[in-house]
Amino acid sequence: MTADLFDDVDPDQRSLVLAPGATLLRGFASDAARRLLDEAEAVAAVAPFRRMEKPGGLAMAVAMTNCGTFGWVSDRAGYRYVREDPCTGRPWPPMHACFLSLATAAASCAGYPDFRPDACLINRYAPGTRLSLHQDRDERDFAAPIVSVSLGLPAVFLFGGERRRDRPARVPLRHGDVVVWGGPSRLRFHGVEPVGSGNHPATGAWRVNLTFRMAQ
Ligand code: MD6
Ligand code: FE
Repeated sequence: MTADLFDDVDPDQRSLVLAPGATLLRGFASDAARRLLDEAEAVAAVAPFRRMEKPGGLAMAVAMTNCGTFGWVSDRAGYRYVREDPCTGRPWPPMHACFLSLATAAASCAGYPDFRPDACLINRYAPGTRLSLHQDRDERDFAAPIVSVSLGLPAVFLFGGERRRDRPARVPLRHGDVVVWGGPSRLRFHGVEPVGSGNHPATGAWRVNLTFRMAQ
């Protein structure tokens, strides 16, 4: 971790261990945020945001797209990673160097120096949108962590246990915060409370979340 990154923040607050293997890096992506959002927009120009169908048939509330070799998709057949965007039949846009370097630096800071993501899921939340409690278990190897970057409107991240019924902790996430999530925490249930309305200078009326994974 670079010493000057959090100079204007209480040093005790810059990195917070949420649970063994799970670390919140406050403001880690603040400097890169503008570039990340511009690049997310460029990705969405090729692979548009869409509300995917859940296996049960309902549309997810969160709009999603992907970049990288693999993209996460959901439809009636279930959840999986695929090389082509089902909307266009074309490969997902490549993962830009600014995405890759932010994700590998954050993972390294949190104790995962070998993280090399091959997938980035981009989530877009309108006010009122939530993500229900789930586990991330479609990746091949759970030894690799997930790196999650929050941009734009704030949200409350729900950080649960290994069983769905475990009562989750509520973790406020702001623009530029990064959560790295692996090891013994890798299969914890988690979700996002309904995003409050607001207007963020970087994103307007959206929350944007980038989650980087090693899918294969
Ligand atoms: C979100 N994030 O913050 C959704 N998954 O918009 C996730 O589902 C997530 O933040 C695994 C690890 C970290 C996450
Ligand atoms: Fe998740």
